[in-house]
Amino acid sequence: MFDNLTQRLGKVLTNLRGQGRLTDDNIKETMREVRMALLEADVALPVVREFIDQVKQKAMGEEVMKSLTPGQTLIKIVNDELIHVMGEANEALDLAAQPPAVILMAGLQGSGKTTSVAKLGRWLLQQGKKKISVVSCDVYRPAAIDQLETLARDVGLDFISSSDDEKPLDIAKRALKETAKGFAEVLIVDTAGRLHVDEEMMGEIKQLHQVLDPVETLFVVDSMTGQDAANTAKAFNDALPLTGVILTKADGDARGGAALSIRQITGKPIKFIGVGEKTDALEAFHPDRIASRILGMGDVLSLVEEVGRKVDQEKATKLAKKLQKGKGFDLEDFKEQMLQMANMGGMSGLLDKLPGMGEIPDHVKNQVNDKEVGRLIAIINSMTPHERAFPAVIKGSRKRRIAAGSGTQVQDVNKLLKQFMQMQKMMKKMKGGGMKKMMRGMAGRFPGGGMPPGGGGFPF
Ligand SMILES: Nc1nc2c(ncn2[C@@H]2O[C@H](COP(=O)(O)OP(=O)(O)OP(=O)(O)O)[C@@H](O)[C@H]2O)c(=O)[nH]1
Ligand SMILES: [Mg+2]
Repeated sequence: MFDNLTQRLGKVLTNLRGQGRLTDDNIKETMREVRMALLEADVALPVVREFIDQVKQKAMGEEVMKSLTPGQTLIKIVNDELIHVMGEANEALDLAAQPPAVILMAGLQGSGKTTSVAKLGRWLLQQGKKKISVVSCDVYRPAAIDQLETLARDVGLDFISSSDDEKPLDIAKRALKETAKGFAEVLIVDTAGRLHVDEEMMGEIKQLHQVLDPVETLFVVDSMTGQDAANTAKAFNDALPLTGVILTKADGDARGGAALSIRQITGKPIKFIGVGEKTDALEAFHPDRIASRILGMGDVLSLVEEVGRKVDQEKATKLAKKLQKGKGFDLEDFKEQMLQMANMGGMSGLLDKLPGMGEIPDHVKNQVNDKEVGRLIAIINSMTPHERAFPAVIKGSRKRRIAAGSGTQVQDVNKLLKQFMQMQKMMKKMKGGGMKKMMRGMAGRFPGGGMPPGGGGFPF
């Protein structure tokens, strides 16, 4: 989802991450590239302009300049602005009404209305609704009614039958009566696809709206149509008071222009996104989560929570103090870090949640597998305390003894010492030490550069 945009923004922002200082010039340059990335993603021009203006204003302000990590602060500003553009928070359906609460679907041909009726019905059942009815007012497209019937039966929704020789308005009136009698909590009404320039068809859906008096009128639109999605939504809204949007086929959309344009252009919230053909492929639209995906930050929030839960804070603080006092990072500390990592579900579990991991080839990931961690720990266990504290003494015959003792080869011992030395170097650079910083350092070394925003201000 939105992969191209993620890649483009990722490249631009990665350059910023390590920067100690931001200048007006490199903020301008960055914003120029962000602007290009948004335009390529087919975000509507007014939205791009406003976005860039806002970010620039905040970035040039004190916020970034006085920050200790200007690059990351700027990324946070971009992230916040993405969230803002998409509407801040999820807007839930408002089904508070005398039952049945009616949901009316509208949209262009093939946008995903009928599929979304079934998805939404299924979603509402999962939310605890008991009785949901659906009806099709699509008397134009052959087999449209059968399509809804099949989907409704699969999902366990009450299907109210209708036929091609009825008038849509009559179907709607009948459905209202039947659901009132049958005590349905929700009635979802599928309609035929139509163009906003088709006056007759727009007249029809206006009448349907009048008769049904829906609590939710949802515009269903294909994500892949980019900023056109926002424009058609606006045109529909001029004829019909929409309460929200379902953005379908986001799974196949590499650009994301629709998701970023709709709210600003129409003022209407995206309430759901469709992420696949199956009836379970519907997600509530959360601007913050989508922003995080767009910035390639993976499931960092869960990762941060996990680190907070599982890292032994006491030990981490002890190590930090030790390093601050100018004492070196030794093999005992190295082992401790390995153990903590194993504690967090092992390397593989950890890596999966790190952002940017998608771009890393498997053979690189496999180098840091859990077996390897176990072996490293075994090797360190075969050393004497003196050797752990002063790794420099580990030479030829000691290496052979350690290898034999841990059931490994001398080259494994060499490899460990090399990794240890790299880690030691990293620790020296960071001075303060600590798990979060270590992870940040590690992630920064991976190609693709994605890494969790780390350090003091987790998550930013
Ligand atoms: N990949 C993907 N496909 C979807 C999604 N939503 C719908 N589709 C597919 O899009 C096609 C059209 O979906 P429909 O639900 O029939 O669209 P419609 O708006 O009811 O179409 P008309 O009734 O002809 O106007 C179908 O092949 C669906 O499987 C989605 O979120 N992701
Ligand atoms: Mg349909």
